[in-house]
Amino acid sequence: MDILKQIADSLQKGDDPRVGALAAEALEKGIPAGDVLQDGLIAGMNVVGEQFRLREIFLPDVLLAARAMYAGLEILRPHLAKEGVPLRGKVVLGTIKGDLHDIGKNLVGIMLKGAGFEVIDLGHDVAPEAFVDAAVREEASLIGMSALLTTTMTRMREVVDLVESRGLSGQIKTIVGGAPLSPDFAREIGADDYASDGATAVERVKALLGVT
Ligand code: B1M
Repeated sequence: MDILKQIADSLQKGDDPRVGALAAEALEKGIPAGDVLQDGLIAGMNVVGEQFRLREIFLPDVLLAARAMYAGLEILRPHLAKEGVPLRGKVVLGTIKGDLHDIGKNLVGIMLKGAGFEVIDLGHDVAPEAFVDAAVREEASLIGMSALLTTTMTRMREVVDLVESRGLSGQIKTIVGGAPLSPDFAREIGADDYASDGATAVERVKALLGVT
């Protein structure tokens, strides 16, 4: 079986040691880290998400899959984030209040770091005020927010409103992302931009901060 398919299958089984070992083997074979991520780890996680939605599997299975995803990401991390790139700006990143999903947010963080941005990762379940307080304290020029739940994505508007009410619009830009979001939603809440994945997030953040 194709090694990327084996990674996807092992992730679905929650076999974290095997996912880590296979990810390392794939890199040794010269498969680009981006392909291992997209066609191995994310492909496997997409199946897990669909099975969870159809109630074919349950929360503990998803947790095991998430652990396996992290085992793979740990191997890919140094390859995704190219070292030695000069810093291009400071970004505050987090998953919005009420939301514990952090795999996608972490991936976006890895990609941004790899592109030379300094990332202040606030983790998950981050209160709107905490995003803005951190951006001011750290003198960051951008706040990146992630949400995976339709029930939590609405709270992103509070961050955008806080940036505006504190007179920080223009000085601190906002970008949002996460599976249930869309460019229309980003516009609706007044965010400066939206990105569908880590690579696009890098492109959009560069454009927002005016760096090449
Ligand atoms: Co949850 N979960 N989950 N879950 N979970 C979803 C999101 C769900 C769609 C599953 C389903 O029903 N099919 C569903 C949400 C439904 C909805 O809102 N309409 C769901 C649910 C319901 C829940 C619970 C409520 C379940 C329960 O308790 N009954 C619960 C909520 C807990 C909470 O947050 N308060 C819950 C819990 C969990 C786990 C803890 C078990 C685990 C998370 C572990 C972790 O993150 N540490 C989990 C997982 C793993 C998932 C699925 C299966 C996978 C998410 C993931 O990591 N994908 C997910 C189904 C799915 O999405 N297929 C699901 C891989 C990741 C690389 O992709 O996160 O989309 P993603 O990130 C992408 C892009 O979205 C984008 O770039 C990333 C890289 O390409 N992106 C950004 C993300 N953030 C960005 C920010 C940006 C730019 C781009 O700019 C700043």
